[in-house]
Amino acid sequence: MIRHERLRSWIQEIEQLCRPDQVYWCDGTKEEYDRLIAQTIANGSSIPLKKRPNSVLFRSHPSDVARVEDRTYISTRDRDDAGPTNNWAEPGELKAVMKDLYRGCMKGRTMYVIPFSMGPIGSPIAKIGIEITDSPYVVCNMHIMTRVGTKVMDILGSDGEFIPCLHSVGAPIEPGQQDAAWPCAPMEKKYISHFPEENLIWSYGSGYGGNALLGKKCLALRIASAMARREGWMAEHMLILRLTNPEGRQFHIAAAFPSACGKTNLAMIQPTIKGWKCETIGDDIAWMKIGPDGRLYAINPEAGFFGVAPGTSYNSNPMAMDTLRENIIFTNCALTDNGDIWWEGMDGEPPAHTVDWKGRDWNPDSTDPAAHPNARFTAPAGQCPIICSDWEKPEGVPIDILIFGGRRAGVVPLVNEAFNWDHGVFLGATASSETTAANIGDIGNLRRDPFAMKPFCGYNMGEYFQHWLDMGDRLGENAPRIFYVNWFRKNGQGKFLWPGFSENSRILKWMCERVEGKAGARKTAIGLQPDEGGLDLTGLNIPAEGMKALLAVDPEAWKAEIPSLEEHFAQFGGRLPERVKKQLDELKVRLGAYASTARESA
Ligand code: O2Y
Ligand code: MN
Repeated sequence: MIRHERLRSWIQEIEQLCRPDQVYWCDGTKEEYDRLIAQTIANGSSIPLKKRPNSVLFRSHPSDVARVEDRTYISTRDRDDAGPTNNWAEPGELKAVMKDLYRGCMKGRTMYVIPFSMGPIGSPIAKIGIEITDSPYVVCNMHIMTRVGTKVMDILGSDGEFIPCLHSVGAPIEPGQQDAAWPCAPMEKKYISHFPEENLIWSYGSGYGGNALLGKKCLALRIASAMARREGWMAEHMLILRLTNPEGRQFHIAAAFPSACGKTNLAMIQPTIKGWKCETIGDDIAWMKIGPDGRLYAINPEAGFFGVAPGTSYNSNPMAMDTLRENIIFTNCALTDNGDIWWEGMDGEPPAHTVDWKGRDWNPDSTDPAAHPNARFTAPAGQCPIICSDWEKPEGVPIDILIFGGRRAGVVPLVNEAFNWDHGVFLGATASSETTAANIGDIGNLRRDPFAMKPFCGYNMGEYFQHWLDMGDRLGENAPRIFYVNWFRKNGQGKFLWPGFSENSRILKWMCERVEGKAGARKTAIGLQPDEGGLDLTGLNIPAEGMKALLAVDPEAWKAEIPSLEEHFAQFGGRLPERVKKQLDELKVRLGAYASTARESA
């Protein structure tokens, strides 16, 4: 018997609308997970992996392989409240269209009710969601990615707050009809809709990742960012890690990068510098609140990693590879002849034969990749060999350093530090990346992705910038230091100048030394940079010209960025904070001054 009246009546309403054959309440137990996985194996929608205990491979429908930004909506009464970076639809109209789709959409299926907590159950920063779904794949993934179960119902009690998350694959089964291995609706019927004014999520037609595991991008970022603004905290697209120096001092770092910038690799970095240690707290999302001591505390609201498989290897991310030994859901990877998974970029030679993500024979001469470029692993975070002992601490960890970054072949140096919080907000607001095969859009295009939140901000981004400024005002002297990095700068021959991966620890070390007041910095037009010799390059063979090129700030190249920055800011109109505009004006002045100083000293 459900004690929570509002929850009970919502479940009834959805049952009447979607008409499932039965309703099942998830208890979050291992027995439940095992039973559902066994069902998916029995009905042919997943394949058990001989080489990895308790692990399976799912293959999605070829049209349902990633988040669909074009079909993702922020639905507010006033269009301007969604802002220029979001698709908008009027709530009444969107709900009418979606209600028509939901009507009878679960016929022939079980409707699962998943009570879940984002954040450690009972943490003062955590939030409760209830996802209704007709996909056992979603239930199993939610088991790994969130904290599911009866304990959540206990916390909810008879009148606790919850975020209703409605999901259907949008594929009713008619009597006598055989179910698809991966049911979903055609693209034009997919909707990933958010109603931030009423903390509500409606998703229809896709069974994949961020479209369907509604705790992740939909709740923990889009809805949570709007809640965070109202309630005075932050929901960010950031990894969280702890770095410990040889003297035992701990530094907590939160870092935001768009996709294809090695975020999961950084979250699990193995430092190459002697005596430094990294522990992982989260690889994708940070919820941050000001604590009683005035510092900014972060929790990872998730319980698992939904990582990109291709490119993950013992070379790029040994800790991820060790996380993946057992209890994993793989999606759209290739299947080897000995019952293991494989993807492009894994260590060693490609296998002579695999079955590709579409179920076709594959060999190294095949033209298509064996694994889909957005193939994923779903892994319990607790299995990561370097998971931090405090990763589930209800109050979170105090953040010392915030990092923004992007992938740029030119212009943007390896690292620079913001002059102050407002300048840091400017660095976040103007973050840019060149698109790769893993993103939407043409390869090599420049995409401004403010705070790596462009696809995930649940309200007008101009106001999001203002929220960052407000948080800085409240944090004052306790505010974390802000840095910007670009691991991907190339030389004239198109070769990466910086080795990246584990060697990025050298840059993190400089940041920690800046926090400690041990490392100096020189002022450039765009921020503060390591002094000559400021970066620990011991044992690294990078020629002096290479380091010079990595850190170079070319005023002419930066001046050439100004029109794109102005165009980027113009889209926010009156909602762009004056203090952010001022930062651009000051950059222009500094670029002029920088150029004349350079001429004088030449
Ligand atoms: O394609 C998807 O649905 C997954 S998107 C995703 C998953 C894990 C972490 N980050 C992301 C992202 O798009 O930022
Ligand atoms: Mn992400």
